[in-house]
Amino acid sequence: MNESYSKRLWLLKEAHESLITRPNHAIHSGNGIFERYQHPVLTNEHAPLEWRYDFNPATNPWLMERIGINCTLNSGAIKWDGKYLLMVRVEGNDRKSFFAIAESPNGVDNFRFRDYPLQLPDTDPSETNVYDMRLTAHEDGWVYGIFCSESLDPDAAPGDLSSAVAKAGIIRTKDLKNWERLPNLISPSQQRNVVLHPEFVEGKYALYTRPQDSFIDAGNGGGIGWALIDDITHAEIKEETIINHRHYHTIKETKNGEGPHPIKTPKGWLHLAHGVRACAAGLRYVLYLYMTSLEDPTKVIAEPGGYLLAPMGEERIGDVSNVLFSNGWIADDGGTVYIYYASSDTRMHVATSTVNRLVDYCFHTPADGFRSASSVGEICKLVKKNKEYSGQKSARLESLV
Ligand code: M1P
Repeated sequence: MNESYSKRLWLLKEAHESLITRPNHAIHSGNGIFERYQHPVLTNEHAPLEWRYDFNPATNPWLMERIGINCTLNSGAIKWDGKYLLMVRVEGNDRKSFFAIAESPNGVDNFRFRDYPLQLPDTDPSETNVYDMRLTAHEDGWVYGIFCSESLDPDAAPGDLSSAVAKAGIIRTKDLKNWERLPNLISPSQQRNVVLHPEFVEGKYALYTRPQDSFIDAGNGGGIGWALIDDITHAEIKEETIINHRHYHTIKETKNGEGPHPIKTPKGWLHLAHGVRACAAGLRYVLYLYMTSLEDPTKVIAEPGGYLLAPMGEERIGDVSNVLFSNGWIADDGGTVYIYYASSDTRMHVATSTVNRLVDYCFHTPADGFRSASSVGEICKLVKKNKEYSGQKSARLESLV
Protein backbone atom coordinates (compact mmCIF):
# COMPACT_ATOMS: atom_id res chain seq x y z
CA MET A 1 0.00 0.00 0.00
CA ASN A 2 1.59 3.33 -1.01
CA GLU A 3 1.60 6.34 1.30
CA SER A 4 -1.10 8.34 -0.45
CA TYR A 5 -3.42 5.30 -0.51
CA SER A 6 -3.05 4.69 3.20
CA LYS A 7 -3.45 8.41 3.92
CA ARG A 8 -6.67 8.60 1.89
CA LEU A 9 -7.98 5.49 3.62
CA TRP A 10 -7.17 7.00 7.01
CA LEU A 11 -8.91 10.28 6.09
CA LEU A 12 -11.95 8.39 4.84
CA LYS A 13 -12.22 6.42 8.09
CA GLU A 14 -11.65 9.52 10.24
CA ALA A 15 -14.35 11.52 8.45
CA HIS A 16 -16.79 8.61 8.73
CA GLU A 17 -16.13 8.09 12.43
CA SER A 18 -16.48 11.76 13.26
CA LEU A 19 -19.81 11.90 11.38
CA ILE A 20 -21.15 8.89 13.33
CA THR A 21 -20.00 10.16 16.72
CA ARG A 22 -21.09 13.79 16.15
CA PRO A 23 -23.21 14.93 19.10
CA ASN A 24 -26.76 15.99 18.30
CA HIS A 25 -28.55 18.62 20.33
CA ALA A 26 -32.20 19.51 20.67
CA ILE A 27 -33.26 22.83 19.18
CA HIS A 28 -35.54 24.84 21.43
CA SER A 29 -38.96 24.88 19.84
CA GLY A 30 -41.35 27.73 20.24
CA ASN A 31 -44.44 25.54 19.93
CA GLY A 32 -43.86 23.55 23.13
CA ILE A 33 -45.10 20.36 21.46
CA PHE A 34 -41.81 18.76 20.34
CA GLU A 35 -38.12 19.51 19.80
CA ARG A 36 -36.36 19.03 16.51
CA TYR A 37 -32.61 18.23 16.50
CA GLN A 38 -29.63 20.01 15.00
CA HIS A 39 -28.52 17.21 12.67
CA PRO A 40 -30.13 14.30 10.84
CA VAL A 41 -29.55 11.04 12.73
CA LEU A 42 -28.71 9.05 9.60
CA THR A 43 -27.67 9.98 6.07
CA ASN A 44 -26.24 7.99 3.16
CA GLU A 45 -22.79 8.98 4.47
CA HIS A 46 -23.44 6.96 7.65
CA ALA A 47 -23.48 3.70 5.65
CA PRO A 48 -20.46 1.60 6.66
CA LEU A 49 -17.39 2.11 4.48
CA GLU A 50 -17.11 -1.70 4.29
CA TRP A 51 -20.38 -1.78 2.31
CA ARG A 52 -19.00 0.72 -0.18
CA TYR A 53 -15.24 0.35 -0.59
CA ASP A 54 -12.93 -2.49 -1.43
CA PHE A 55 -9.99 -1.77 0.88
CA ASN A 56 -7.53 -3.99 -0.98
CA PRO A 57 -5.09 -1.84 -3.01
CA ALA A 58 -4.47 -4.78 -5.35
CA THR A 59 -8.12 -4.90 -6.45
CA ASN A 60 -9.00 -1.21 -5.84
CA PRO A 61 -5.81 0.76 -6.58
CA TRP A 62 -7.63 4.15 -6.72
CA LEU A 63 -9.61 3.49 -3.55
CA MET A 64 -12.82 4.13 -5.44
CA GLU A 65 -16.27 3.66 -4.02
CA ARG A 66 -17.60 0.42 -5.53
CA ILE A 67 -21.18 0.44 -4.24
CA GLY A 68 -22.95 3.76 -3.74
CA ILE A 69 -25.62 4.40 -1.12
CA ASN A 70 -28.16 7.01 -2.19
CA CYS A 71 -30.20 7.59 0.94
CA THR A 72 -31.38 6.37 4.34
CA LEU A 73 -35.05 6.90 5.02
CA ASN A 74 -38.34 5.52 6.38
CA SER A 75 -37.16 3.51 9.41
CA GLY A 76 -39.01 1.27 11.83
CA ALA A 77 -37.94 1.71 15.47
CA ILE A 78 -37.78 -0.30 18.67
CA LYS A 79 -35.93 -0.17 22.01
CA TRP A 80 -34.04 -3.40 22.47
CA ASP A 81 -31.57 -4.41 25.19
CA GLY A 82 -31.32 -0.78 26.30
CA LYS A 83 -30.46 0.45 22.80
CA TYR A 84 -32.48 2.49 20.30
CA LEU A 85 -32.74 0.47 17.11
CA LEU A 86 -33.76 1.72 13.70
CA MET A 87 -34.71 -0.71 10.95
CA VAL A 88 -33.60 1.63 8.20
CA ARG A 89 -34.74 1.67 4.61
CA VAL A 90 -31.43 2.05 2.79
CA GLU A 91 -31.53 2.79 -0.92
CA GLY A 92 -28.53 2.13 -3.12
CA ASN A 93 -27.50 4.20 -6.14
CA ASP A 94 -29.18 1.41 -8.13
CA ARG A 95 -32.59 2.48 -6.66
CA LYS A 96 -33.06 -0.80 -4.78
CA SER A 97 -34.11 -0.47 -1.17
CA PHE A 98 -33.15 -2.92 1.54
CA PHE A 99 -33.18 -3.02 5.32
CA ALA A 100 -30.35 -2.52 7.78
CA ILE A 101 -30.34 -2.06 11.54
CA ALA A 102 -28.58 0.96 13.07
CA GLU A 103 -28.23 1.22 16.87
CA SER A 104 -27.74 4.18 19.18
CA PRO A 105 -27.04 4.31 22.92
CA ASN A 106 -29.26 7.39 23.48
CA GLY A 107 -31.74 7.65 20.59
CA VAL A 108 -30.50 10.95 19.20
CA ASP A 109 -26.94 10.41 17.96
CA ASN A 110 -24.19 7.82 17.52
CA PHE A 111 -26.37 5.63 15.29
CA ARG A 112 -24.10 2.93 13.90
CA PHE A 113 -25.11 0.31 11.34
CA ARG A 114 -24.55 -3.35 12.10
CA ASP A 115 -21.86 -5.00 9.97
CA TYR A 116 -24.27 -6.51 7.46
CA PRO A 117 -27.61 -5.38 6.05
CA LEU A 118 -30.58 -7.64 6.72
CA GLN A 119 -30.67 -10.63 4.42
CA LEU A 120 -34.41 -10.85 4.06
CA PRO A 121 -35.59 -14.41 3.31
CA ASP A 122 -35.99 -14.28 -0.48
CA THR A 123 -39.29 -16.07 -1.05
CA ASP A 124 -40.69 -14.49 -4.21
CA PRO A 125 -38.63 -14.03 -7.40
CA SER A 126 -41.03 -11.33 -8.64
CA GLU A 127 -40.36 -9.16 -5.55
CA THR A 128 -38.26 -6.28 -6.89
CA ASN A 129 -38.11 -3.79 -4.07
CA VAL A 130 -38.77 -3.81 -0.32
CA TYR A 131 -39.23 -0.83 1.99
CA ASP A 132 -40.82 0.96 4.96
CA MET A 133 -40.69 -1.62 7.78
CA ARG A 134 -42.96 -1.18 10.80
CA LEU A 135 -41.75 -3.07 13.89
CA THR A 136 -44.18 -4.29 16.55
CA ALA A 137 -43.27 -6.15 19.74
CA HIS A 138 -46.54 -8.08 19.97
CA GLU A 139 -47.99 -9.46 23.19
CA ASP A 140 -47.63 -12.96 21.67
CA GLY A 141 -43.85 -12.67 22.36
CA TRP A 142 -42.64 -12.13 18.77
CA VAL A 143 -41.32 -8.94 17.22
CA TYR A 144 -43.00 -8.56 13.82
CA GLY A 145 -41.87 -6.49 10.87
CA ILE A 146 -44.37 -5.57 8.17
CA PHE A 147 -43.05 -3.93 5.03
CA CYS A 148 -43.97 -3.11 1.45
CA SER A 149 -43.08 -5.76 -1.09
CA GLU A 150 -43.19 -4.30 -4.60
CA SER A 151 -43.31 -6.06 -7.97
CA LEU A 152 -43.85 -5.03 -11.58
CA ASP A 153 -47.58 -5.18 -12.35
CA PRO A 154 -48.09 -8.46 -14.25
CA ASP A 155 -51.01 -6.78 -16.10
CA ALA A 156 -49.03 -3.72 -17.17
CA ALA A 157 -49.44 -2.82 -20.85
CA PRO A 158 -46.46 -3.73 -23.06
CA GLY A 159 -43.80 -1.04 -22.68
CA ASP A 160 -45.20 0.19 -19.35
CA LEU A 161 -42.29 -0.34 -16.99
CA SER A 162 -43.65 1.83 -14.19
CA SER A 163 -46.87 0.16 -13.08
CA ALA A 164 -46.27 -1.84 -9.96
CA VAL A 165 -48.18 -3.71 -7.30
CA ALA A 166 -47.71 -3.22 -3.55
CA LYS A 167 -48.22 -6.04 -1.06
CA ALA A 168 -47.45 -6.36 2.64
CA GLY A 169 -44.55 -8.68 3.50
CA ILE A 170 -44.31 -10.07 7.04
CA ILE A 171 -41.30 -11.22 9.06
CA ARG A 172 -40.82 -12.03 12.73
CA THR A 173 -38.01 -12.59 15.21
CA LYS A 174 -37.30 -13.19 18.86
CA ASP A 175 -33.80 -11.69 18.90
CA LEU A 176 -33.67 -8.98 16.17
CA LYS A 177 -31.02 -11.13 14.46
CA ASN A 178 -32.73 -14.20 13.02
CA TRP A 179 -35.82 -13.50 10.97
CA GLU A 180 -38.56 -15.86 9.84
CA ARG A 181 -40.52 -14.81 6.79
CA LEU A 182 -44.25 -15.49 6.81
CA PRO A 183 -46.45 -15.50 3.71
CA ASN A 184 -47.41 -12.05 2.41
CA LEU A 185 -50.70 -10.60 3.57
CA ILE A 186 -53.60 -11.68 1.33
CA SER A 187 -55.73 -8.64 0.58
CA PRO A 188 -58.51 -7.82 -1.90
CA SER A 189 -56.65 -4.61 -2.85
CA GLN A 190 -53.07 -3.40 -3.06
CA GLN A 191 -51.66 -2.48 0.33
CA ARG A 192 -48.96 -0.17 1.66
CA ASN A 193 -48.43 1.23 5.18
CA VAL A 194 -49.68 -1.94 6.90
CA VAL A 195 -48.96 -1.97 10.65
CA LEU A 196 -49.52 -4.60 13.33
CA HIS A 197 -51.36 -3.46 16.49
CA PRO A 198 -49.34 -4.61 19.56
CA GLU A 199 -52.21 -6.37 21.38
CA PHE A 200 -54.80 -8.99 20.53
CA VAL A 201 -58.25 -7.54 19.92
CA GLU A 202 -61.18 -9.92 20.36
CA GLY A 203 -58.53 -12.63 20.59
CA LYS A 204 -57.20 -11.82 17.09
CA TYR A 205 -54.25 -10.03 15.53
CA ALA A 206 -55.24 -6.56 14.32
CA LEU A 207 -53.78 -4.66 11.38
CA TYR A 208 -53.88 -1.03 10.34
CA THR A 209 -54.14 -1.09 6.56
CA ARG A 210 -54.14 1.34 3.66
CA PRO A 211 -56.19 -0.12 0.83
CA GLN A 212 -55.36 1.45 -2.53
CA ASP A 213 -56.76 1.04 -6.03
CA SER A 214 -53.41 1.34 -7.73
CA PHE A 215 -49.73 1.59 -6.85
CA ILE A 216 -49.73 5.37 -6.30
CA ASP A 217 -53.34 6.46 -5.87
CA ALA A 218 -55.45 5.52 -2.89
CA GLY A 219 -58.45 5.92 -5.24
CA ASN A 220 -61.52 4.48 -3.51
CA GLY A 221 -59.36 3.43 -0.54
CA GLY A 222 -60.93 5.91 1.88
CA GLY A 223 -58.10 6.16 4.42
CA ILE A 224 -56.46 4.14 7.18
CA GLY A 225 -58.21 0.80 7.55
CA TRP A 226 -58.50 -1.83 10.28
CA ALA A 227 -58.74 -5.58 9.88
CA LEU A 228 -58.77 -8.51 12.30
CA ILE A 229 -56.63 -11.48 11.31
CA ASP A 230 -57.33 -15.05 12.39
CA ASP A 231 -53.89 -16.51 11.72
CA ILE A 232 -50.82 -14.30 11.40
CA THR A 233 -48.87 -17.16 9.80
CA HIS A 234 -51.38 -17.07 6.90
CA ALA A 235 -52.63 -13.52 7.23
CA GLU A 236 -55.67 -12.63 5.18
CA ILE A 237 -57.91 -9.57 5.22
CA LYS A 238 -61.50 -10.75 5.14
CA GLU A 239 -63.14 -7.55 6.33
CA GLU A 240 -61.69 -4.06 6.40
CA THR A 241 -63.16 -0.93 8.03
CA ILE A 242 -61.87 2.58 7.44
CA ILE A 243 -61.14 4.16 10.83
CA ASN A 244 -59.35 7.37 9.81
CA HIS A 245 -60.85 9.00 6.76
CA ARG A 246 -59.48 11.31 4.09
CA HIS A 247 -61.30 14.63 3.73
CA TYR A 248 -61.60 17.42 1.16
CA HIS A 249 -59.29 20.41 1.69
CA THR A 250 -57.32 18.96 4.57
CA ILE A 251 -53.71 17.77 4.93
CA LYS A 252 -54.89 14.25 4.02
CA GLU A 253 -57.09 14.97 1.07
CA THR A 254 -55.17 12.78 -1.39
CA LYS A 255 -54.10 9.93 0.87
CA ASN A 256 -52.94 9.03 4.35
CA GLY A 257 -51.27 6.10 6.04
CA GLU A 258 -50.57 4.81 9.55
CA GLY A 259 -47.03 5.49 10.76
CA PRO A 260 -45.62 3.19 13.45
CA HIS A 261 -47.96 1.18 15.71
CA PRO A 262 -49.84 3.38 18.20
CA ILE A 263 -48.59 4.03 21.74
CA LYS A 264 -50.88 2.92 24.57
CA THR A 265 -51.61 5.78 26.99
CA PRO A 266 -54.08 6.00 29.90
CA LYS A 267 -56.28 8.23 27.71
CA GLY A 268 -56.30 6.10 24.56
CA TRP A 269 -54.10 4.83 21.73
CA LEU A 270 -51.87 7.61 20.41
CA HIS A 271 -51.35 7.38 16.63
CA LEU A 272 -48.84 8.98 14.28
CA ALA A 273 -49.75 9.04 10.58
CA HIS A 274 -48.88 10.81 7.34
CA GLY A 275 -51.27 12.90 5.31
CA VAL A 276 -50.81 13.82 1.66
CA ARG A 277 -52.22 16.61 -0.43
CA ALA A 278 -51.57 17.64 -4.01
CA CYS A 279 -50.45 21.10 -5.10
CA ALA A 280 -48.76 22.71 -8.11
CA ALA A 281 -45.37 21.60 -6.71
CA GLY A 282 -46.49 17.97 -6.49
CA LEU A 283 -47.49 15.94 -3.44
CA ARG A 284 -46.88 17.32 0.06
CA TYR A 285 -46.48 14.79 2.90
CA VAL A 286 -46.90 15.91 6.52
CA LEU A 287 -47.24 14.07 9.84
CA TYR A 288 -50.31 14.22 12.08
CA LEU A 289 -51.61 12.63 15.27
CA TYR A 290 -54.94 11.12 16.28
CA MET A 291 -56.20 9.02 19.20
CA THR A 292 -58.45 5.98 19.42
CA SER A 293 -60.34 4.48 22.32
CA LEU A 294 -58.75 1.80 24.52
CA GLU A 295 -62.09 -0.03 24.69
CA ASP A 296 -62.70 0.17 20.94
CA PRO A 297 -59.49 0.83 18.96
CA THR A 298 -61.53 1.49 15.81
CA LYS A 299 -63.12 4.59 17.38
CA VAL A 300 -61.33 7.93 16.92
CA ILE A 301 -61.66 9.96 20.14
CA ALA A 302 -59.44 12.94 19.30
CA GLU A 303 -57.94 14.36 16.14
CA PRO A 304 -56.30 17.77 16.14
CA GLY A 305 -56.74 19.71 12.90
CA GLY A 306 -53.71 20.15 10.67
CA TYR A 307 -50.21 18.75 10.90
CA LEU A 308 -47.86 18.05 13.79
CA LEU A 309 -44.70 18.17 11.68
CA ALA A 310 -44.22 19.49 8.15
CA PRO A 311 -41.01 19.78 6.12
CA MET A 312 -38.89 22.83 6.98
CA GLY A 313 -35.44 24.10 5.98
CA GLU A 314 -33.26 21.38 4.46
CA GLU A 315 -36.03 18.85 5.16
CA ARG A 316 -37.93 20.31 2.21
CA ILE A 317 -35.36 19.17 -0.36
CA GLY A 318 -34.31 15.72 -1.45
CA ASP A 319 -35.05 12.89 -3.85
CA VAL A 320 -38.79 13.38 -3.37
CA SER A 321 -39.05 16.93 -2.07
CA ASN A 322 -41.63 18.29 0.36
CA VAL A 323 -42.09 14.97 2.17
CA LEU A 324 -42.00 14.00 5.83
CA PHE A 325 -42.66 10.33 6.49
CA SER A 326 -42.51 8.35 9.72
CA ASN A 327 -42.88 4.66 10.43
CA GLY A 328 -40.95 4.52 13.71
CA TRP A 329 -41.17 6.01 17.18
CA ILE A 330 -40.11 4.88 20.64
CA ALA A 331 -42.01 5.64 23.85
CA ASP A 332 -39.28 5.41 26.44
CA ASP A 333 -39.47 4.72 30.19
CA GLY A 334 -40.10 8.08 31.79
CA GLY A 335 -42.47 9.14 29.01
CA THR A 336 -40.08 10.60 26.41
CA VAL A 337 -41.18 9.91 22.85
CA TYR A 338 -38.55 9.70 20.10
CA ILE A 339 -40.20 10.40 16.75
CA TYR A 340 -38.03 9.16 13.89
CA TYR A 341 -38.94 10.72 10.57
CA ALA A 342 -37.43 10.92 7.10
CA SER A 343 -37.30 14.14 5.12
CA SER A 344 -37.86 14.23 1.39
CA ASP A 345 -37.15 10.48 1.05
CA THR A 346 -33.46 11.23 1.71
CA ARG A 347 -32.34 11.27 5.37
CA MET A 348 -33.50 10.38 8.89
CA HIS A 349 -34.19 12.82 11.73
CA VAL A 350 -35.42 12.63 15.30
CA ALA A 351 -37.80 14.89 17.20
CA THR A 352 -38.57 14.40 20.88
CA SER A 353 -41.62 15.03 23.00
CA THR A 354 -43.43 13.26 25.83
CA VAL A 355 -46.53 11.09 25.94
CA ASN A 356 -48.23 13.69 28.18
CA ARG A 357 -47.49 16.57 25.83
CA LEU A 358 -48.64 14.69 22.74
CA VAL A 359 -51.86 13.54 24.40
CA ASP A 360 -52.55 17.09 25.60
CA TYR A 361 -51.89 18.30 22.02
CA CYS A 362 -54.42 15.76 20.70
CA PHE A 363 -57.21 16.68 23.10
CA HIS A 364 -56.71 20.46 23.17
CA THR A 365 -55.84 21.45 19.62
CA PRO A 366 -59.08 22.28 17.83
CA ALA A 367 -60.29 19.62 15.42
CA ASP A 368 -60.43 20.51 11.73
CA GLY A 369 -63.70 22.33 11.09
CA PHE A 370 -63.22 21.77 7.33
CA ARG A 371 -63.99 25.43 6.49
CA SER A 372 -62.11 28.75 6.73
CA ALA A 373 -65.00 30.18 8.77
CA SER A 374 -64.51 27.48 11.45
CA SER A 375 -60.75 28.14 11.60
CA VAL A 376 -61.39 31.87 12.15
CA GLY A 377 -64.02 30.95 14.76
CA GLU A 378 -61.44 28.88 16.70
CA ILE A 379 -58.90 31.73 16.68
CA CYS A 380 -61.55 34.21 17.88
CA LYS A 381 -62.58 31.83 20.68
CA LEU A 382 -58.94 31.63 21.85
CA VAL A 383 -58.44 35.43 21.68
CA LYS A 384 -61.62 35.95 23.73
CA LYS A 385 -60.48 33.36 26.29
CA ASN A 386 -57.10 35.10 26.61
CA LYS A 387 -58.74 38.52 27.00
CA GLU A 388 -61.00 37.17 29.75
CA TYR A 389 -58.01 35.57 31.45
CA SER A 390 -55.97 38.83 31.27
CA GLY A 391 -58.99 40.73 32.64
CA GLN A 392 -59.31 38.31 35.58
CA LYS A 393 -55.55 38.50 36.21
CA SER A 394 -55.54 42.32 36.30
CA ALA A 395 -58.58 42.31 38.60
CA ARG A 396 -56.79 39.92 40.96
CA LEU A 397 -53.67 42.12 40.95
CA GLU A 398 -55.74 45.29 41.61
CA SER A 399 -57.47 43.62 44.57
CA LEU A 400 -54.05 42.89 46.07
CA VAL A 401 -52.91 46.55 45.84
O1 M1P B 1 -42.45 9.42 -1.61
C1 M1P B 1 -43.19 9.59 -0.45
C2 M1P B 1 -43.68 8.24 0.10
O2 M1P B 1 -44.54 7.64 -0.85
C3 M1P B 1 -45.12 6.41 -0.48
O3 M1P B 1 -46.03 6.59 0.60
P1 M1P B 1 -47.62 6.43 0.36
O4 M1P B 1 -47.84 5.02 0.03
O5 M1P B 1 -48.35 6.82 1.57
O6 M1P B 1 -47.91 7.36 -0.74
C4 M1P B 1 -44.08 5.39 -0.08
O7 M1P B 1 -43.42 4.95 -1.24
C5 M1P B 1 -43.04 5.95 0.87
O8 M1P B 1 -41.98 5.06 0.96
C6 M1P B 1 -42.51 7.31 0.40
O9 M1P B 1 -41.71 7.88 1.40
